[in-house]
Amino acid sequence: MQTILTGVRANEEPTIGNFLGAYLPMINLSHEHANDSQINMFVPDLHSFTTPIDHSKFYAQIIKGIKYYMAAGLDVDNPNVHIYRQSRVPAHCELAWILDCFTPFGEASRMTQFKEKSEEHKESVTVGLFNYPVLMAADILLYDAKYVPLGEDQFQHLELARNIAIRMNNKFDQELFTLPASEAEQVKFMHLEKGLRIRSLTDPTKKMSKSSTNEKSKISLSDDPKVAAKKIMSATTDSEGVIRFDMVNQPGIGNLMAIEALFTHRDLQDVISDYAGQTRYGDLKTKVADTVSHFLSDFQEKVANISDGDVERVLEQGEAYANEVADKKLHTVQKALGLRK
Ligand code: AQP
Repeated sequence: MQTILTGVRANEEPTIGNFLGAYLPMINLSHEHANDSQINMFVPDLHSFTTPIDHSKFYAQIIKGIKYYMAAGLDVDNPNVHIYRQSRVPAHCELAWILDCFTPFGEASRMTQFKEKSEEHKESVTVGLFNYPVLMAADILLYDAKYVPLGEDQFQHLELARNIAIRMNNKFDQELFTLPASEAEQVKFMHLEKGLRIRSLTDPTKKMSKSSTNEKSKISLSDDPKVAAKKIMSATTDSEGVIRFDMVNQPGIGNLMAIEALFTHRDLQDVISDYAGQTRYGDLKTKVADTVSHFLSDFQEKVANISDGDVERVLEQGEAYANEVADKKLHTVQKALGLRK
């Protein structure tokens, strides 16, 4: 059975960017493939402190992250659906160290996210921040995951995981790891034309990020729906005076159209057609504000109905499964390396 796998860091409240770029494709794929694939949606909790976090809130954030996966529509009663915490599966760290030793420093140094994040967190650039794409490769390769639903910003890291898999398979002359699908295949598998990138509401040339300190730039999944609506109404647009989908000259407008299409499960072209020739940006903003605030009310109600006991039950199954699969793979790798007979 093939494996489809994804995760969202539990460092801050996830945003609608995380939801549309990673949760939604994963949930859709789980509905489509839970009978012919293993569906692994894990919490990459060890990735969470590659940038500074508030550790006093961290545990609660991890549990909330799992409730979010469940509220988003993952069918946890299906035996092929697994939710687990990375930190409870020690093989992730053990394999990451091994992969580190087969990853050229120059290749790891090319990761653009490291360059951007080390600029942002100048005072605290850690080895962990540099190294996290290798841990991410271990997260993927341990489970032989072929498909990894991700937003556009993470495809470079996926490519690194592919390179590591190719290098190690060649070196040890066996298929140690399943090669994750290429970006083009991943996007096709998600029924998309390209990877998704929801933009910041205050600077639509940039990605919406959950760690942004500008609250107005992002909509978090726990935002009060009325506050979220206000953020949409004050989103940065442009002075062109006509509603067009033009991500170069009107990225703010294009971003709002994309958000509307994704939340309402409509074709982007249909949303573009709805506004053809229209000039009142307020009409588009009002529609998107309404869509997003309805989504948040409904989603937050679902989250409130999931108990900590529900989470514990799901984790018990998921972590038993993950440890079994991951340990088996780690043993195979250890054997190939000569660490074990
Ligand atoms: N704006 C976005 N649009 C589409 N997809 C996005 N993702 C993140 N932002 C957007 C996707 O969400 C998944 C989880 O991301 P992550 O938390 O593991 O790391 P990230 O890519 O660094 O996400 P953020 O929100 O920008 O987090 P911070 O600010 O904490 O670094 C990934 O699939 C990502 O592509």
